[in-house]
Amino acid sequence: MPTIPTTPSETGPDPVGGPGPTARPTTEVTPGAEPSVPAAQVAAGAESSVAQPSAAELARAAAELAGGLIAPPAPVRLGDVVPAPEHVTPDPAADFTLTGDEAIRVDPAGRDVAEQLAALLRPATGHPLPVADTTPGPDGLLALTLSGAPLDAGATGADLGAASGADLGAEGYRLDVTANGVRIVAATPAGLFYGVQTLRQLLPPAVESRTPVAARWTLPGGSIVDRPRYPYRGAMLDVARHFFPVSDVLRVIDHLARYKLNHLHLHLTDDQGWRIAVPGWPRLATVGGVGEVGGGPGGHYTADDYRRIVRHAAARHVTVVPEVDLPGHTNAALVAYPELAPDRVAPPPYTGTEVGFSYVDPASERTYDFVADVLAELAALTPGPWLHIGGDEAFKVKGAAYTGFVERVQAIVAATGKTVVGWHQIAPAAHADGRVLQWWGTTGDDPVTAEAVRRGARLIVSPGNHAYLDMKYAPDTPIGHDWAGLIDVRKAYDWDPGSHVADVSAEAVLGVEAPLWTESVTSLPEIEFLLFPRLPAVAELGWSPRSTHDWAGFRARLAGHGPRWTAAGITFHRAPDVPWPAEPDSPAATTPAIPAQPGPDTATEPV
Ligand code: TNX
Repeated sequence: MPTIPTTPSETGPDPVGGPGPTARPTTEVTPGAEPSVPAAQVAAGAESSVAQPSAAELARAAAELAGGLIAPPAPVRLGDVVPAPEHVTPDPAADFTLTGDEAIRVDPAGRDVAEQLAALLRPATGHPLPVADTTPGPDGLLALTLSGAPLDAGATGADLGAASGADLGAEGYRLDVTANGVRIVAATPAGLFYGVQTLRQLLPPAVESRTPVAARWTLPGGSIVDRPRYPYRGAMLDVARHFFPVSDVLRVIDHLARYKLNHLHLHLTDDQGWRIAVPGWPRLATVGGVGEVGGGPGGHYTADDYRRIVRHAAARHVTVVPEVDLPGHTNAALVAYPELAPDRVAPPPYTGTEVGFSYVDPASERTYDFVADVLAELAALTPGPWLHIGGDEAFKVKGAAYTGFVERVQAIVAATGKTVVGWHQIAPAAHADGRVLQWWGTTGDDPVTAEAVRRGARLIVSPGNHAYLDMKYAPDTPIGHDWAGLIDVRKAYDWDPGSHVADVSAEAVLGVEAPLWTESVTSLPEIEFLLFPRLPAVAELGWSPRSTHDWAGFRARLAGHGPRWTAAGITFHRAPDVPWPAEPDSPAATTPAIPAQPGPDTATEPV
């Protein structure tokens, strides 16, 4: 089968010429797999109203794909949760219906989560749901209990069973629905938060509405005991190829949290733009931040912008992982500071989509001053433990020059007190304490990465041909690439992070991440179109025990989320491999859920 290179720049000329093309990974795809909307047109940016698919076009495309797969709606069952919980014990005799008189009772340390639950439920239900400390009230209850704090079940006659946070770990929870109320028990606020995400999914989809809905708010009876498989469950957003405002990033964080993902990797710098202000190097943001793929304006985050992102994430138990891509992918930095370039000459700004041509001079001490200042600032702004140094596709820094550079940068990260993460290309460099490689290969056979793991590295697994959210779903879906293959929902779901990379022990796998590169992605609806429904698939691989893995069961559970996304104003792809239910009260029964307007302002949104 012929190999068809399908980078956006090969479907049309780059809007602004750049350095000569460099070979990109290609894959064998079915001949004739032409995009219905050429990626280069999509990449041409918001100014090109002809080229960019409108929300309506996306909607039509998705509607066509939905075809005849519309099935009647079904009531929510206790097991209809994504990601699949570890243990589900339904008790159909114990359904609980909110009356409107409930209070949310919570241990003081869990108060924030209780407020989030209230903020989630109030708009659609119209219930007042006051939040109060512990003792259950007489009229039914929603109780959030941190382990060790006893619930006075006798006050309501509730028999919620023995529930202890002790075995639930740092993120697990137990959720009990009885005829008398609902209780979530966890050892930590994070565990309570994940219990709340599950509770949210057990209510009818209309709970996602931000305006009152007349509905019977019934939760299916029984117990769920749930813990994650991996401590690292993430997604990446590339804000360098196209820049996205803080509000978009906040909304992406909300999407992660909904599916119990706990890391947001921000790809902050690349050839097309430098997106974070750095004290002492002001031109990185003011000059390097200007522009993006296709020639749009670009932009950058101030320290306050970044803090806002970090705060929003932390409130949703999401850790931000900032990436500064080094030594390659640095054209924007070189435009701002030519002293970092090997020839000390400023290159032109770059708005194309090739890779591998730029690099900071690994032989110059000034480069390491720059790296140290940048990483010190990110370390200061970032509460989480990780700093991601990129390291991919530095085709012009080879051999000892490359490994020597990576080893120095690893040491700089260590000096900030953070733990280094890098794309798996950094594998040949010496081990550094705790270091993590993010593996993005397309075949699981990678002896160099396996050897780095034997020397002590851990892995975040992001297979390009399963977890890359910028790959197209199908030849005829708009937006995205296909160099790593087409990724439909089943392909996103049907792999095992624990055994994917040959000769890597299951214990070395820290978790999974789904990267979204944005050469072809220009807006929030386009981000959401690529995230949904594949992000929940990857989230399930990160959270759920392998024993629950079952495509038939997953697609059935996932189908029930379409109406939730519709109610929440989330754009999604009505993938033909998922049996979406009809949505009788919504035009989305025939046209998919792509809002004409962006969704609600995330900053004021609940969870
Ligand atoms: C490869 S994956 C890249 C990115 C591109 C992406 C497009 C990786 C570490 N590098 O620079 O954006 O392909 O799919």
